[in-house]
Amino acid sequence: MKTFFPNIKKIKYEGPDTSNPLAFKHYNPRQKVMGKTMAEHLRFAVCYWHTFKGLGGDQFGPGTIIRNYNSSGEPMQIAEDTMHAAFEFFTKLGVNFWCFHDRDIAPEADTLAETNKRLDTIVALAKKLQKDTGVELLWGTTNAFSHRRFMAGAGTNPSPHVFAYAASQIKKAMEITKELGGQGYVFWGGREGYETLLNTDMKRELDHLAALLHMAVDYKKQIRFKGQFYIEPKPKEPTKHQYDSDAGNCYAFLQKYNLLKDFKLNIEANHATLAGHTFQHELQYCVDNGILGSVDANRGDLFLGWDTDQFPTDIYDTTLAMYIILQGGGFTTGGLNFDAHVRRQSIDPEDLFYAHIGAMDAFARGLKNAAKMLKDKTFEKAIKKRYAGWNTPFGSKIESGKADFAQMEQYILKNGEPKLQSGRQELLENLLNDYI
Ligand code: XUL
Ligand code: CO
Repeated sequence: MKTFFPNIKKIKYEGPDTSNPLAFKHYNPRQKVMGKTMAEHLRFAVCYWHTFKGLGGDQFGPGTIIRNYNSSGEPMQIAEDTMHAAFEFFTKLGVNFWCFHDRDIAPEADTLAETNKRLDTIVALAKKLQKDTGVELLWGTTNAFSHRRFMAGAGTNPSPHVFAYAASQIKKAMEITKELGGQGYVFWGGREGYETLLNTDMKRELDHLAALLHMAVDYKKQIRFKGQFYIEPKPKEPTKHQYDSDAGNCYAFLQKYNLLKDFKLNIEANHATLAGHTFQHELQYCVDNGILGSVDANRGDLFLGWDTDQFPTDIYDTTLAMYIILQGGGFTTGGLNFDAHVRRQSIDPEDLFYAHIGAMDAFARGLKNAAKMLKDKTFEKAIKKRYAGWNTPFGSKIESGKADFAQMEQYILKNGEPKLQSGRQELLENLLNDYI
């Protein structure tokens, strides 16, 4: 069989002392941490769009990266070769999951019917390759943001004709996700947002977005698709104001439109930072509200204000993320999808491997660190101590909603000034360093 990464052998765990850059130093899939293997905890997925379709293009120039599966000329041949290359990559890297948009795997044709036929051909191939390799689909999604018909949005488009196009596309993407046994389905807003309120009826657009999602919920029941639905928040890019801007905003939207029971969130690190939050903040918000579903693992750049989608390498970030994910009970249907791309100058196929190996090692270290933090309860104890006042009869009375203003006043008149306590931030930061 034709191979697309002939110079790469299966990536193995060789331990921290290896000098082989094509080996894992920390990710040992079968190693147990807190009763589960690393592979079971981390549920790594490779994304199709950046890894196989991203060629390093930016606003200033077209792609720089030439791939051997991208060169045969005929679009469906390229699609087939790319699918073969993708499964070779997943298998050599040793990830158990992948993720895709409909338009990543098969190019759009002139009509919806023709496009859907192309999808069926490619999905049949993907299904066979999944069976041959054991690699599973973490989630599928729709690209309803690249084509010019979606320039003013998909579900939030001012035209019902465009809305119907988006809905038809989602219908098909859900069908193929089900066909491939997908464990989830993502709705990322794409161009669901606006540039100026001078031409936008925001209320109406959000009502329409909710109508679209309700249709998806109904169709999910109809076709008996068991995967989990996720919304992926992002505050800006491509539109000036994206509707699903952060976890809190999504939560309010889902509550208002009675969609909370059908959706969880897919939190992306770089989207969190664009929203002015840390990755950990967004994860914690989801855990606290029972809506953490899956993660798009990447990182931004401190000095750039856009979605750079770099591979995660910061051990503080991966440690704190895993600390929160483990506290939330770990992944069920979700996982860590590397929604990240190699830089424009990283033009060799090996670079794709280095990028993923580094990211997987970074999360393996994060997992091990987080497990130690949980075992020692260092931070849990500090937080418990800080809030101890709420466990007294007085604190409990307030928490149970049985207290009133008069009682508060009485308490202060009797007890006077509160005794203040240190927040101990520097000490806790030092203690965190002991785990890194
Ligand atoms: C865009 C983004 C998407 C979604 C899927 O910033 O993250 O790739 O993850 O549509
Ligand atoms: Co993403």
